[in-house]
Amino acid sequence: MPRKTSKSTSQSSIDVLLREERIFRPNAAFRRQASVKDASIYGKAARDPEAFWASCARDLVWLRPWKKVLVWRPPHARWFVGGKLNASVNCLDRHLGTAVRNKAAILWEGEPGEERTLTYAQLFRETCRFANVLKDLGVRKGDRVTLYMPLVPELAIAMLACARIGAAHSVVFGGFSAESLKERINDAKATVLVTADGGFRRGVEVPLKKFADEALRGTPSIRHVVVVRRGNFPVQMTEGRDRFWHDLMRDRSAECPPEPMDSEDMLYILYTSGTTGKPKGIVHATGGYMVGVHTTTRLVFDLKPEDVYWCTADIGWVTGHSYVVYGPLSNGATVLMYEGAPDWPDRGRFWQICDKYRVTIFYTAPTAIRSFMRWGIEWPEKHDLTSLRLLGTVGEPINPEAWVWYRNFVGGGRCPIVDTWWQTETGMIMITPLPGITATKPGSATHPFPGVSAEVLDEKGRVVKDGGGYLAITRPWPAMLQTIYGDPERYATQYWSKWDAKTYFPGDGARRDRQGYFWLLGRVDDVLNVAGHRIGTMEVESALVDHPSVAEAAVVGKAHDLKGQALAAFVTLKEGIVTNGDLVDELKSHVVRKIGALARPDDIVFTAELPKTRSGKIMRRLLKDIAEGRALGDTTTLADPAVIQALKQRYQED
Ligand code: 6R9
Repeated sequence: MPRKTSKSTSQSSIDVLLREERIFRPNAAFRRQASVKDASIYGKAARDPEAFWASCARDLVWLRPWKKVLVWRPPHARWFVGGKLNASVNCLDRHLGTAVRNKAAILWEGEPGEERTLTYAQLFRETCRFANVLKDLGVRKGDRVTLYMPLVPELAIAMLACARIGAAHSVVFGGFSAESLKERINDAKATVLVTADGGFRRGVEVPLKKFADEALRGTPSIRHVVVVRRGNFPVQMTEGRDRFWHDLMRDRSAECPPEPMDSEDMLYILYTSGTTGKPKGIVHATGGYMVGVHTTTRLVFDLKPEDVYWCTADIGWVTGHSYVVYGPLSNGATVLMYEGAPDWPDRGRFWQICDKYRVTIFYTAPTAIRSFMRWGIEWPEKHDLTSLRLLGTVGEPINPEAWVWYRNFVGGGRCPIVDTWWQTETGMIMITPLPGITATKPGSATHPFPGVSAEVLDEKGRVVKDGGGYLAITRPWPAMLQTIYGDPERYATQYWSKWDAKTYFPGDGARRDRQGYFWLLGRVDDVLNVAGHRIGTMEVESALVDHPSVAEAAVVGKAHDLKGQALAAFVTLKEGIVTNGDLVDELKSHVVRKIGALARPDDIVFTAELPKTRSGKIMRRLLKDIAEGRALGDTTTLADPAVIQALKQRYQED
């Protein structure tokens, strides 16, 4: 049961109001078959992290062994120094001499319902052919190739083809506008753009090539454009610049020797704007990144040869890079990819897919889970979900109620849940349960992965043993970002200057409880400050979502003469719930009951949708602009700009 706790010791840290005491242990059947059965892995890794990561690295194929596991000159780390490898060899060639050769690497389903299967041998051949295409287009080691595509197998093929010849890919999510695409192409100075005639979203065509054409008016570095035919959508091809994928692939050799990459050579750039500011080109190097994602995929998801693994993220996000492409393929997994929306043609689509392909591992975002909750249990109940054996979440703190709902109605009460905390910058999962051994608490990402060192620190860098503060990573880890593309200074100041140059600051608030569990509290830019108490948004939101009528909530602080800040809550109700004045009062009392009078929202506004980024994170910054009656800040990363305009009007009327 949640209960109030005393104010934390330091004014500059974050107060903790909500306590969640439920504990779920993995059941005996899961424990027995788990890859990690023994908690001694933590102690072993902590005693000698470099030896631990070296033993993980030996599970990959190296073209030349490394000389030194880690050279650490804060804030710059070099991993597996002197080693050479190729990421595509680790995802493809390594499986060709084994039984994995003819196993499905990718099971793909289009939104309209088409199916495609690519075995490892087929994926290898397609990758080599496209690598040869890129070479003929003049792409060389170190060049950048931008990929702006729907979720089709060609996207994974293009990534692996870049990796094969040593070019860095920069995937720009297909939901981004022409302007965002232009900005990202120019920052990377990419020479080739791979795109598609279009994609499908809720049955409607997304005209990617049209957006690309708009962007291409202002991208002097681009020499060639390759266009995948996805939907036979009409496109304008510019003579001398644009070619179709299928034309270029015709008669292309399926042999392409891999470029031996230095462990520290760039594998890719991925732009992240987070919820604020100019996008940063996060650079990931090859060796450490592959070691990190390979190991975490195997151990966090308890991956076995028979699994059908589905991570619902778009490949345009880091989750898709690490846990749709590089991690699962390097482990020889069967990866399911679904192109479209979860509610098309109806709200049971995800469950219908799980049933049809007998999915065993399912990894999705809290925002999706809250939508499922809102739509009601009749949708998962219509389908047979008994093939599922492990569930995961990533992207935001998950409210305990959503966690428990996920466990009961998707996982049938039998599947462990791995709540995985990490970032584009960390490249790999950092804080997570190990499903066969960790007793989980709903809403807690539990413990740092073996070999990862994390702490909760206060403003001055003192360790908080039991209470709230800032999350810090206190040792380098293999998949860490190498730099920000073209801006090494920003790399140092953004991530390595809050305390000292040896300590990484991810920008998240966190709490540790007495048993050493980590609870992520959201971005510190979003922290509320009420009458001298600093409160993470997550706690008040969780208290609201705990009410039976509420599906989702976002809470922001607005300036208040007496309290410093007062709270404004934006609330989405479950289907079929009617709003009235009583409900406002009831929700306010509910928050007071759960966490105390301090957290009583001044305003509660009901809304059908919350403003989210295209990866599903709530944009509290914009809600704050509304609550404080300001003009809206940068809205370019919003998934649906109409949502915020409607909300603004609504708030003023209320
Ligand atoms: C992988 C990804 C990173 C930010 C991160 C944090 C939030 C991600 C979370 C979580 C609580 C989790 N976040 N996973 N918060 N619990 N399990 O999402 O990368 O898009 O770069 O976002 O997402 O705030 O700092 P990215």
